[in-house]
Amino acid sequence: MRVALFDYSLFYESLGLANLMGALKAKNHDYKLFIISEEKDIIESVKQFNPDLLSFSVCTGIHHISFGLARYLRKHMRALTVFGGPHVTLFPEESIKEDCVDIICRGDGEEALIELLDALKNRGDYSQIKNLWVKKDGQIFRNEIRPLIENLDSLPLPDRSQYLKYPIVRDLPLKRFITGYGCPFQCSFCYNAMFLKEVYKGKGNYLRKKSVDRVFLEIKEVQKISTVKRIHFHDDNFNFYQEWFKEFCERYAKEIGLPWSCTVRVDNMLNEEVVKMMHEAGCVGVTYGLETHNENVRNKILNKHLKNEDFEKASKLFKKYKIKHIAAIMLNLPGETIKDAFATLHFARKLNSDVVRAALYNMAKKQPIIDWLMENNYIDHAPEIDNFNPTRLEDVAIHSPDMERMIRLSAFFNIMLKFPFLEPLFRFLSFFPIGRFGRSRMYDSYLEMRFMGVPPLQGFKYFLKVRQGFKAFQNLR
Ligand code: B12
Ligand code: SF4
Repeated sequence: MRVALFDYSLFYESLGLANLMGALKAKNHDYKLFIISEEKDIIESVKQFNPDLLSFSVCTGIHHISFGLARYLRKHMRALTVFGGPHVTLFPEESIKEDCVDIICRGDGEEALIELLDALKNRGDYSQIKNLWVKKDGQIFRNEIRPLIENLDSLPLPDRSQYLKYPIVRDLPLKRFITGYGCPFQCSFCYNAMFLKEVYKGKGNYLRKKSVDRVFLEIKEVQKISTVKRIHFHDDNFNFYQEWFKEFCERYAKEIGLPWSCTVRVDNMLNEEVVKMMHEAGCVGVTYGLETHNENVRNKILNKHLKNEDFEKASKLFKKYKIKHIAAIMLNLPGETIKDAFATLHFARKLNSDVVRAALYNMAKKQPIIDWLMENNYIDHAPEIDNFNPTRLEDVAIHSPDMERMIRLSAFFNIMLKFPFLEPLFRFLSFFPIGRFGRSRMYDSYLEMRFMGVPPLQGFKYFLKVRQGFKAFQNLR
């Protein structure tokens, strides 16, 4: 069978699609990845490939772009469409009702996709495959989710070659990997709480980890076909499994030996022994969710269970062991004002954060916090998912007197972090509408690229590519 897969730009390879391509390769299916921003005439290219299946990976926030793309393609060809990824997993009813959607896949896609292709190849019935919801003959078949794939090592190796054939990705020193899924915490704004609470209930262990051997094998496979000088691990909570983490650190320097970074929760890290071990293994950076300076909001409303003291202790250790750190923060949280935005900035500065990722909190349906927001009269309903678009903050942010100023300030958080003397200027400017410059976040991208070990010129070229990708998105709408 011939499967077309779609991504929008070369900004980050989709590891989900790479996993699926690995599964397709293992079963000798013919597949091709189309990157919209790189195609001169997408319709012509896809027509030439003549696929049986058009496949899309969807996150909430870009779902309308994916559906728009599918609709556009379907005007010119007749092939079944299948959508997977977190958005359709969380919002199956909203997704299946879209006219351009024939099938959705909830949860792990590797086995379900292969079963679907087998059924299509044998002209069999594909309406009963677990994980799939199928729209067929005027009916919707809502199949249950199968038990989660427990042994991640049993999956075929991801195939990233169709991304890595592009020089801009192949030669980028940074490559990203994921060593496991899930997080046991229940922060009230996070998708983990939603997955844990309802979607995967009774389906096995949501927290899954590849073996260290498998992780190293994946890295070595990518090294064979591309430049790898720096690694970032995308796991939500990289250091959660202490035993695994210890084995990883002990072996990494010897077997891989490249600088790396990851995402952590600072409470697992308080121990000096652990941070020292990370340093000795080559860790040069971590990212973590600080969210806000306000402990009450962070712990009582966001359910994060981290004290300011935890961040202070961890940041001292990061400094001692020369590990750079990025603090992710949310502005305009319930009850917060511009004063809190500045207090969070000052706290990040006190922590010696190298970069901050500042964004306004986005409400989305099914976040556990939504009930609290309604009970406490912050909102009377969550934004409808069909129209949910994180770029339209007036729809997805909590309306507050300081919201507009916080939107403007968020674009300048890193500049204020690095150059405190400019703070009064931006405080003043935040009263006035800012134009394109404020939104481009060029300085933020520069800092992130430096953090990830990408040289400035290469980073700039990559930045331009990403922008080109975003433009390609917009043209599809
Ligand atoms: C790396 C990453 C990114 C990267 C790469 C994006 C990508 N598509 O991989 C970047 C920085 C670009 C990114 C951007 C965004 N991201 Co992001 N990202 C992640 C992160 C950290 C890891 C994703 C990953 O690699 N997972 C591993 C792979 C193997 O799993 P998977 O993608 O879920 O794929 C499996 C299944 O879902 C399924 N599947 C997936 N696609 C398909 C398609 C088909 C046809 C089938 C059959 C099955 C299938 O099979 C796969 C294999 O089992 C996750 C958090 C996390 N730890 O998961 C957030 C996450 C996926 N991102 C999220 C969001 C919201 C976004 C943005 C919309 C943010 C924004 N406002 O711009 C954008 C969307 C951009 C895009 N093109 O998709 C949310 C999604 C939540 C949701 N409700 O959809 C997550 C879960 C984080 C969060 N905090 O909530 N992201
Ligand atoms: S610790 Fe991070 S990944 Fe885990 S539930 Fe909280 S926000 Fe989500």
